[in-house]
Amino acid sequence: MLAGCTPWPPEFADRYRAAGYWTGRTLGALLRDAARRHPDRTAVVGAGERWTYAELDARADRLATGLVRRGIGPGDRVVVQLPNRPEVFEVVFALFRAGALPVYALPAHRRAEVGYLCDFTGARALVTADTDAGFDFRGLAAEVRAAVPGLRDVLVAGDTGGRPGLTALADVRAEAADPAALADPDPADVAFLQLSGGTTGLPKLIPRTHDDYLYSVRASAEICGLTPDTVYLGALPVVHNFPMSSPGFLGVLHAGGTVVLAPDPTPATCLALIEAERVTHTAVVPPVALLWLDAVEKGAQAGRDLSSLRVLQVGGAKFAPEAARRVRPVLGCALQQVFGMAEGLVNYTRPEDDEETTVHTQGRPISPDDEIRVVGPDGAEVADGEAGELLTRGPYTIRGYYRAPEHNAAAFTPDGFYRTGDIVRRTPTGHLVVEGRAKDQINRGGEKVAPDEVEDHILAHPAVHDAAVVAVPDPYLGERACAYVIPRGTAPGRAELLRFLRGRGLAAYKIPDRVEFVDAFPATGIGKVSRRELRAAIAAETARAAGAAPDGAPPPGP
Ligand code: OOB
Repeated sequence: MLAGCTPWPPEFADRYRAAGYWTGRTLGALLRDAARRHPDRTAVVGAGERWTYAELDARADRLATGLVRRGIGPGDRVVVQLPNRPEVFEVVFALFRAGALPVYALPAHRRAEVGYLCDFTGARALVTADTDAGFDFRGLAAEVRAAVPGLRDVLVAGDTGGRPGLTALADVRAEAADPAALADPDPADVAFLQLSGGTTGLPKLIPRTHDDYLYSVRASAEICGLTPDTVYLGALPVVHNFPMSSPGFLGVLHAGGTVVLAPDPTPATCLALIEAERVTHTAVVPPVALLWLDAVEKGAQAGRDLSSLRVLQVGGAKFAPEAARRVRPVLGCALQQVFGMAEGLVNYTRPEDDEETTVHTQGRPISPDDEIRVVGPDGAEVADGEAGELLTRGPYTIRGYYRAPEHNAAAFTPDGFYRTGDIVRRTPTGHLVVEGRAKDQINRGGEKVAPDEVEDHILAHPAVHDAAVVAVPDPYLGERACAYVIPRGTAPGRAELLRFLRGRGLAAYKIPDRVEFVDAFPATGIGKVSRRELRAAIAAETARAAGAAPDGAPPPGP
């Protein structure tokens, strides 16, 4: 296994194999199998392209051959930052077949995040786009390359714009595939690294194996009823775990269906694509669902034929029951709630669930072997119906983050359960209702922000003495971030502070929505005051003022 990763104990691995969850296939083979079954069906549509399975398969092989010839091969980490274009699939399957490990960056990430990913994983290469939605990814890649000496290659899906040191993917693709050159990775080994939402310090990386990930993909495709007739709209950035595997594009390709890639999740773009491509399934975060519901209700997309749409999946953050109830009457399709995490565990409401269960719960786990514990502050399990922290262990939930032994000691129990930091209640049917959070994280409409990562950037400003970043409730995003800042001498001014943060290369969704300058933080009643305690105190006070339950409050005792 890749160095710095925690394998499952052999008795668990044996059990997962015996139960048929881990089948010894690779992600590269998923596409190979589908292309054999459905060579002429359309695999992917987007950015003016339309590729059949045979075409996507051949492209992946040619690029994999070119990558291997270039010296990118087994075990190499390759950071991938691509917007929703068909090349994403060509690149990730080529990397799997070269035996290299994609490390997924979101299109929203900037120098701080992409640089960190390249540096921390010891990446051999970075694959990026040319420009997209007015943003120059090549410029970002060039900056990262200058800052990370180990990065030997920057490959551009598109035009290099003549920038020195960048290579176009078109120049890497081999004329013809050389199957003998391709790698045959161990299905039990790590296939890729995915970013976690993060709670403390720098973002953690999640190592997923071919075996464990493929199981979650196959089982998800079955639960969601995908078939070769499925047309899935990738409305969110498809490198996120939700649109990648829950069931996401991998589930759709496994089933032989078609993935349509949307360049952005706006109602104007997506509802037009649903109509034009006869989309049957799609997945969004709650704020996007609200935008679509409002657009249709207000007639902003009047005349659009959405009759092909069968399922709207909503996940990534809590979907309020009042909004959940509107999905069927307004969009004319079924709602499926999805409560998942890149670390593994994914819960779905099922097609056979009644309306109340679909509206009020976040679903139940994929696997009969997903072990769920809901525990109180003392670590003991609470009774069904009572709220507590969700701990989980199972055939597709990691046993440790990549190269993070200290963090792992806190994030996992000694017997291997992942502490999700989510406060949930379990219903008698085994469905979970997300009630809140015990972890230090802001969930900004599905985008996760680690407060102390942002605080560290604010503290780097010379006119800042101390900073605490907290969640404030928001009717649209669920939560937004507010930075409380104690200035050192003259306060820097909001605009100047925000400019400073952007200048540090932080993704836009991590830039605080509000900045409040204060003389002191509220006393916590604890002698030694940490930023963490201050955050909790400010968050509780903000929530009280807003009349909401305090975020980060401990779960009710047993
Ligand atoms: C998904 O994955 P991540 O890794 O970005 O975030 C995981 C966290 C969860 O621990 C939970 O705090 C929150 O996001 N979350 C939800 C939720 N779905 C995720 N909170 C309330 N209700 C929900 N439905 O977000 C993710 C991964 C795979 C599938 C779906 C979502």
